[in-house]
Amino acid sequence: MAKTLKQRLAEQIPALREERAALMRDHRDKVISQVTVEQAIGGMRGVKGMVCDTSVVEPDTGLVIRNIPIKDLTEAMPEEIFWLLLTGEKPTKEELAGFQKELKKAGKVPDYVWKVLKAMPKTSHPMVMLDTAILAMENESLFRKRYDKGMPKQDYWDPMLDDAIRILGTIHTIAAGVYRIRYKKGALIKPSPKLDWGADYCRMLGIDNPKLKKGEKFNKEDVYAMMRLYLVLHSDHEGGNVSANTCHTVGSALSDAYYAVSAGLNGLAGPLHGLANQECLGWILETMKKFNGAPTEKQLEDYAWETLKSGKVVPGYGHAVLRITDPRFDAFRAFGHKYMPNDPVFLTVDRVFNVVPKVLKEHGKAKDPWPNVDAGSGALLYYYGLKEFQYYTVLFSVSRAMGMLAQLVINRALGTPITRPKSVSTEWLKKQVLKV
Ligand code: CMX
Repeated sequence: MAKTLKQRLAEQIPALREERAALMRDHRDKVISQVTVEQAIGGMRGVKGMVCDTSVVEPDTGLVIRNIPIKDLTEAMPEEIFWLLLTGEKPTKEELAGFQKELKKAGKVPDYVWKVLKAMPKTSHPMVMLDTAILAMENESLFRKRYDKGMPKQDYWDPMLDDAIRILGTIHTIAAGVYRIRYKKGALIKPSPKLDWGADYCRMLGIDNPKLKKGEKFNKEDVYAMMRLYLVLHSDHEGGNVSANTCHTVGSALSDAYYAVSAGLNGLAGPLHGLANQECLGWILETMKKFNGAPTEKQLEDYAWETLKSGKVVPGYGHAVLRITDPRFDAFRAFGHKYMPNDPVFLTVDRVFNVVPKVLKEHGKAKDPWPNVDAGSGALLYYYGLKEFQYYTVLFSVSRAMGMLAQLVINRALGTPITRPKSVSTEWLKKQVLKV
């Protein structure tokens, strides 16, 4: 019989708790990682100091969600991915339909959120608007209401899941509203009772109904497919990246999901993290402007060197963990080759891929010279008429909310304690290295 997500999780949680309790009982003192001075100073790269079961990212494989490589999930619906992240299983057809209904039921955005958004400065960054809206919606938190009444610890995950579903049910509508308010696209478009999460997001953005020029063709299903792919590919990237780790830390203080997700998204808004997709398309368009159209590989090589010599990073390239071409970039590239092979922006992205890894290797600094997820996604959005690239990290956020929320629910189910690593002073470090 088809189960709800909450029923399925409720069945799984006792065994997960027992597994964690057994690890703590039988192996609590075993050493799993060491920390060097370089790691302590250098952003804790590679330090194994937290547990995350939703997905794993290894340098030579890239994102694997619950043992399934991301390349094998490119046809999945984003809603299926959330279920998979949480439970480790794909929902049945009936379960998926039931969950989609649940999301729709949770989909009313409170009027006060629209008022807040409309009152914000006309020049606000779309990420500031999204993060503010999520935080403003904290008033809806069932976790906080039940916590304030005195909820036992073993129940925390239950209203955390309700909050997660409420956030996922509304975030695409809010994000579409941010786009329409910020870029004066006209009246807000209400959610449809019929469309799935990704397709409805496109519709509410207003990008599934473009004004076509004579001779241009447009297929709604293609833009829906692009959006579903986008939402699947960005959904999670294990626990240590800035957004997931921030969300985890804030949630560990028992701040509810609205506080935690908004905080995580503030981290995603950094140019070294999710904002790289905005920067990346900006970089591509700069080259096209400079060279009057899709540049040659030689021109791109010169431009990449010019960027590096001016002390900037080439956005969309490099990664803190990966040491291969990001399989998420491969998936976007395959989509581009299928749907827009002759588009000049996509062609430039493709040419950059032929050139930049070689340049970065020669430059000799970046440990990973290969493209990450942000290198190609913008070209697809641009092609389908979403040209305001300051908005791109909002799309990343709608997707990444799934991973952050799944991690929050699991952590509350397992009673993960408040995060509190130990910092040391430079003085301590200097004394310590003399001893070793
Ligand atoms: N262009 C130029 N220099 C780069 C580079 C790039 N794309 N990637 C890394 N480097 C440089 C670093 O800035 C660093 O220089 P310094 O020693 O002067 O500080 C050096 O190479 C070593 O860095 P690293 O160990 O290879 O990379 P980090 O783990 O420190 O940083 C990342 C990873 C992603 C921040 C970095 O590769 C970068 O800035 N890339 C461009 C921005 C980007 O695409 N970010 C998106 C990542 C994916 C995401 O989170 O969405």
